[in-house]
Amino acid sequence: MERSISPDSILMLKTAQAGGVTTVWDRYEAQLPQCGFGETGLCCRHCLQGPCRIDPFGATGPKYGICGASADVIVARGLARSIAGGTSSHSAHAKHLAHTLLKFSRDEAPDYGIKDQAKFYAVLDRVGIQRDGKSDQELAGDLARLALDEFSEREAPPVWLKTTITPARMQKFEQLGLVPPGLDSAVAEVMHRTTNGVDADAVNILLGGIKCAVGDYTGMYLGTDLSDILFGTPTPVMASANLGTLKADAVNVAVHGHNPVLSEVILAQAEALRAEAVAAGAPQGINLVGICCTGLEVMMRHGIPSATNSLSQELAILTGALDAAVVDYQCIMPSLPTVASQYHTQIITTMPIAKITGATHIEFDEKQAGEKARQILRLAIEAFKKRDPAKVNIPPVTNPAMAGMSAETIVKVLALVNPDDPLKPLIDNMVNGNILGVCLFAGCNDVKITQDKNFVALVKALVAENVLILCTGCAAGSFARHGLLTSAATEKYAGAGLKAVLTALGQAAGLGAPLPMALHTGSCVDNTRAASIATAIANKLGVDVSQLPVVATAPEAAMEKAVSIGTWAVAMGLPTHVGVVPPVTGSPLVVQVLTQTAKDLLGGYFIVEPDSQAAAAKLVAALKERRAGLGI
Ligand code: BF8
Ligand code: SF4
Repeated sequence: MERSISPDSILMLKTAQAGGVTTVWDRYEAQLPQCGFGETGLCCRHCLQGPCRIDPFGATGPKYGICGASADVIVARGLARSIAGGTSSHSAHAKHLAHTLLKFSRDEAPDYGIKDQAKFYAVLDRVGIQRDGKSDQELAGDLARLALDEFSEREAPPVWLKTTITPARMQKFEQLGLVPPGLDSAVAEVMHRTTNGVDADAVNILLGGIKCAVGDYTGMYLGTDLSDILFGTPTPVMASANLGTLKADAVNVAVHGHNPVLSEVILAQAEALRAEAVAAGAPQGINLVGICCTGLEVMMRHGIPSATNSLSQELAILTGALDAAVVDYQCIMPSLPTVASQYHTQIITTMPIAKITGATHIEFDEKQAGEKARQILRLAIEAFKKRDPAKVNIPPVTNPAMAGMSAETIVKVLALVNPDDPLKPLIDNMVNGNILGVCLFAGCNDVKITQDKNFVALVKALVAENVLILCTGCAAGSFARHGLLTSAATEKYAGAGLKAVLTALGQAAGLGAPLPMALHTGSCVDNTRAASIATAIANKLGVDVSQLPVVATAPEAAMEKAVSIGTWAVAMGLPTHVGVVPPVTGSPLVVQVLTQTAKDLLGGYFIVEPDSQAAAAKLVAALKERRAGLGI
């Protein structure tokens, strides 16, 4: 199978092959054929009597696990646990930010502060914290405590849920018992009900999984709010992408993982240590680049280049020019130190819960953030001195990419067209058909799919049909790598109606060119930015999100986080496409609930379609169905 369509990845894969370096693609091939029980979700290891597996063909093999669990129960339990895994990841990220904010309020985090006071006040007002007579630092403490309270069991619904969705959606969640009592307790409840001998009704288990995913949405919304308050709400910024953003004459440091708490401080210190890097022989100083969502966080706030994303993270080391990769957590391959051992690259872990054997660990701590960042950067400078020029092989591939299209920015751009009623231009263009609908591209690259192939084919097919594209996480990374976050891409690929709208908005924004073909809305945790726009439109029209021509897709989904996001997208009422067949096919009942019954219950439902052209047709049909429902 072709491994990637990304030119820089293709070049580095040749380097890997020539040097005998094993990458994720080799390890995938070594796993083939993958286990059919696992692939269909029919394997259970939830107790020590297992593993149990069900005969997927229903022929002569077992139909039940040792405890009596059916195929439906085993598949539903596996899916619910994946959702809990994703939810715990996003929630932990959000909780980390809440702790940082709390430390700031207690004078224990000197490198942090309130970067965006307008957003801070807007969030305080939304969540119901009175501002009168209190300093920002005191208010930060109030907000952090309210945020931390969201994680435990409480009687009232989570504040970040009830204040950010439509009243109709909240009512539906209450009716269906889908309001999580707290974010951590949502995860704990899934772990409880999916252990041996608890929930043995597949549909009930799936509802439990959906409830947890609603908690995932809540934690993500909270995470984005706190990031914006601490580090600034993104505004449009021109950046660049691909492995060609590494520089031969600079100390190259990649920030990798998910949380901006560390990378923001590294960025602040990189300039301060420039002279040391120059003295070490790097005339361009320290060149900070991003990998995965930490990279996207600093890209959208500061224009830091996105070198690559999750699936191709090892390839950054193969350039021979990466001096250090500083990682926090999530989507970081345990293989990094192994690959780095053939180069001079320092892999630096920073979080107590995310160490990797073979990496250097420098434990991060907000109290001494600046000092820790300098320590990390000095390690990178030391590594640079050991760089082997003969091994430097940076692919000459870069693309410009516009980032920073937060919900606030999108509304501001629309306000340039209609200051009194910013959403009106968007709604009018949806009604008149210039915009058929909106599609949120999210999720990962998956080694089972030629890297970027689904992303690029699907987005081109949808923009040709005048679908407005928002993108996050590795979807945004993929589009950046292929030059699709640009005005030129709009000119080349967008249908006439969409092009006219993006051109008018680009002109109003003073770009002198259309807005990019896809709007980079942030990192993975920022998918709620797109949800907030959909909610604002729905509230303005007095309808629910489930009636709007809005869909979502994760054409190359890989991680549990993508599963939990996809599930809350369905819970919010969105037709949600997945381009990778998830491990649920062992239960026709589970498949039916996810792809059909969910539509009756929630309005949203999953569309599983590996073929991009067929997926585009199904998403366009879903948008047209929604339009017909609204009479437009
Ligand atoms: O959180 S899109 S591979 S990097 S899980 Fe990971 Fe998937 Fe990328 Fe960011 Ni999101
Ligand atoms: Fe087997 Fe049931 Fe134990 Fe799962 S919980 S491993 S199906 S006995």
